[in-house]
Amino acid sequence: MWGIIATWRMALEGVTRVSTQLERGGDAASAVVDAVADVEDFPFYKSVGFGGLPSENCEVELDAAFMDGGSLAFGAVGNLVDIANPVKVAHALSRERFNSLLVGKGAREWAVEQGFAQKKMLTERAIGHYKKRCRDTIDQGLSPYDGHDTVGMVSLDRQGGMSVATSTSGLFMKRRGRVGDSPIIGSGFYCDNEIGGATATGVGEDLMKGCTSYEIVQRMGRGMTPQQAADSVVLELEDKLMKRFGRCGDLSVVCMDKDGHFGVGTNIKTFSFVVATSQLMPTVYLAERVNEHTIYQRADEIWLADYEQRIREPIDGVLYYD
Ligand code: SD4
Repeated sequence: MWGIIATWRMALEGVTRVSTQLERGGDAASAVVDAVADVEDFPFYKSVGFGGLPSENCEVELDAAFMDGGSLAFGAVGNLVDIANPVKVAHALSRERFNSLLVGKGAREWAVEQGFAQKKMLTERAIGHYKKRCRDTIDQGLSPYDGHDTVGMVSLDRQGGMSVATSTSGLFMKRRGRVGDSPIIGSGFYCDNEIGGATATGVGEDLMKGCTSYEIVQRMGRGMTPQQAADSVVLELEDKLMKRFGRCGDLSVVCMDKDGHFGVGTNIKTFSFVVATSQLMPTVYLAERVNEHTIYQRADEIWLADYEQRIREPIDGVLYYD
């Protein structure tokens, strides 16, 4: 048995590619790192890696993480600037005994020292998005923090190894130096070979309040199915925040247990995610919450075609190719 589950449609190409590796006995760590790196490299995914949306001051600061479910070793970077694949830096950090989480200048210095590829991550298209968003925020009263996605993946390999990885440019319009849940162990990601793994996307400030990924893994460990664990954690965190904090942002999670069963939880209208297992071709699903349960169905051809078109749409009439 092998399997991989990932947040958002943007994971599809990467998941599809590494499915072949997993089918041939490849390890879960390489699967999540390679598949997340594919998402980072693709310029039209505007919230991860190259082409990721900039922060308030128009800089692209990237967060990423990796965790090995066997040794529980993890590595993470926050506010990493102009390094091509933050997830690879996070993976390399997981092999170090100390300094597992590096941020900002220190993260960049270490990445450069280790020979990771440097790349200008701010694209013309992202600047286009940024300018349009600044205008829309003023004209239409939109929240500058809306509309942002993180790629997170959990994988199980044929040898029973499990790993998780995340990568994001964080909340759009975030303040310089802001770090979300994605590089924070237990919040944006967690993985334990003996139980399973989980990863989150949404408003990091709220996901961190529930140590969301850790909590999901613990609940699976206590006997909940992945679906029960994902649903209950999202629902209870939302309830608690509404009661005690007065509001709650977007929360979406995916998880997989050590037997390859998966679960999804969300409090948003449409949350897309991707799954492939030894029994299932890479498939895009659309999840929503109905009566306190997350339900999902395969994305149809119309939705998929519309997505392809939407991500490449001109911005203010300008087509960008970078
Ligand atoms: C963050 N959780 O930086 C990320 C952003 C995200 O869907 O996933 N948005 O808070």
